[in-house]
Amino acid sequence: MNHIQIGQTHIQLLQGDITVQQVDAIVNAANSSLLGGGGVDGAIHRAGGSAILEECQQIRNRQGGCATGDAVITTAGRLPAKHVIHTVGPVWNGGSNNERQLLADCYVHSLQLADEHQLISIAFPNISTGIYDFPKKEAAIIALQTVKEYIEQHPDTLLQQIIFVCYDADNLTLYEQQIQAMN
Ligand code: AR6
Repeated sequence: MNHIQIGQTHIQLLQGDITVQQVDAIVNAANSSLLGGGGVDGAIHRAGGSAILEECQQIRNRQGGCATGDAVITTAGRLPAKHVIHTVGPVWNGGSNNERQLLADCYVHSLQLADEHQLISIAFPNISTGIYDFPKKEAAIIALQTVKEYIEQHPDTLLQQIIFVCYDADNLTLYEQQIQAMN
């Protein structure tokens, strides 16, 4: 199963590269510096070009980066998406450092920014499950549950399409299992 509908909002799973998604915003698993890095962050900056980094630098000058769990929005440069929402996931450090709540905050703050900008569609990567080492199964449960709760609590959201773009097959399977359990 790779789809669930809550109100007017479709939550969808797919496997692939988030940089090619034609949506209003793709979400970047960034770091607090907002200056780029490896993983999906590197792929987004490479494909989107220097306009994204320039706006990230302006945000740094204004507010000194982005705290873990927070999110900021920029242009998407050359990408097919219109915006990039940069959020900073927690580094997994055993689970007793508020990692779960901070991961949920990433999803909520990204959705809030999308709603503030009246976006219709958004694509998320599997935040924190790469270099930041968050256990994949728990991250999938938190991601889907948090997004579902947000939509239920915001019946006036304009978001019609929320895509989870899983890069690796492991994550896709975990998301499929979780979405099945939610139906
Ligand atoms: N499209 C979709 N998902 C991808 C792509 C892609 N092109 N490339 C990788 N992933 P990671 P994190 C998946 O490491 O764990 C950076 O250096 C990947 O398989 O990108 O939040 C930042 O600057 C994994 O499932 O992000 C930070 O310093 C998921 O994206 C740090 O890494 C997240 O993996 C953030 O670490």
